Amino acid sequence: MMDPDYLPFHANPSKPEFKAPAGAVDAHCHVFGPADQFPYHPKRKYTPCDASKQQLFDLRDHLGFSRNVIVQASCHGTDNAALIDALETAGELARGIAVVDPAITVEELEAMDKAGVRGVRFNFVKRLVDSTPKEVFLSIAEKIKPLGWHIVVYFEAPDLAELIPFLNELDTTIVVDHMGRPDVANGVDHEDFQRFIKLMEDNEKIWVKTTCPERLTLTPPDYSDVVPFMKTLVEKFPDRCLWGTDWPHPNMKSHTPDDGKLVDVIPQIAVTEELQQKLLVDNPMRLYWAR
Ligand code: 0GY
Repeated sequence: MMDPDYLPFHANPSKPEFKAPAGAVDAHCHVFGPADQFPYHPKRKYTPCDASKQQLFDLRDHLGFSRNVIVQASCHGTDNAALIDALETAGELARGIAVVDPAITVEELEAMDKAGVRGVRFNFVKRLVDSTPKEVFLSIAEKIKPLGWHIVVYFEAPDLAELIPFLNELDTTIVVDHMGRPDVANGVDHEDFQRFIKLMEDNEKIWVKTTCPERLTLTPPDYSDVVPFMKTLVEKFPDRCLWGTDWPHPNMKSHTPDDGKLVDVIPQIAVTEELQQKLLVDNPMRLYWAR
């Protein structure tokens, strides 16, 4: 049963005014259940509304996108069955990011690779997961290296300073979810966001998802306070940014985002066709579809 305070995704998102370039990738989204087929994990911190692969693919088409990168969310723990099922249905139109246990075998990883998985996610957000020792993450990083996978990390801005040595120890590409979750009340010049920018300047292996204005805004459903953060990253690091809807928007409390309106933020953060092409097509294709 869905949590009583859980907000289901928008039933009827608008058609965006922005027309995405041909081949655009939604590089951060999830599938949830359906629970009768793919049960949620017993240790999950929330129980969402089911959000099926077909609903995701319908949204992709409605928004004028071509492909998805589906990210394993914490409510499914390390059971990637719903993700793999969605990837197998989508074929070349989707890639995946899994969450794995350190005991996973090479054979299991290779099977995931065949299904379209191209990386693992390390989640440091305390409300979502129990903490995992760094050595465990490092052993997973070693295991995935031969496959050429990358690592997606999810943390909040106050935790970055402590994480930097760990991130610099990883020798694969690293993708940071949701811009490292800055507190937008602080503004772009605050030391927390500047610390993140400096990390990207210092470490060229780090990429970023310019995502989640709906989570970060203080003025929902107006996302203009988040635009300067997204635009700064797109302009400073045009070849290392990704964009995604974050559908079906787990754990939203303030409002139910309209996915069409989220797409309409894109031309405000990537203000030229060249930047839009990199953000939506060239960068995700290079990272997820290059082989
Ligand atoms: C997101 C954001 C959230 C949830 C998860 O793994 C998850 O459950 O990432 C969140 O609650 O901020 O990327 O979907």
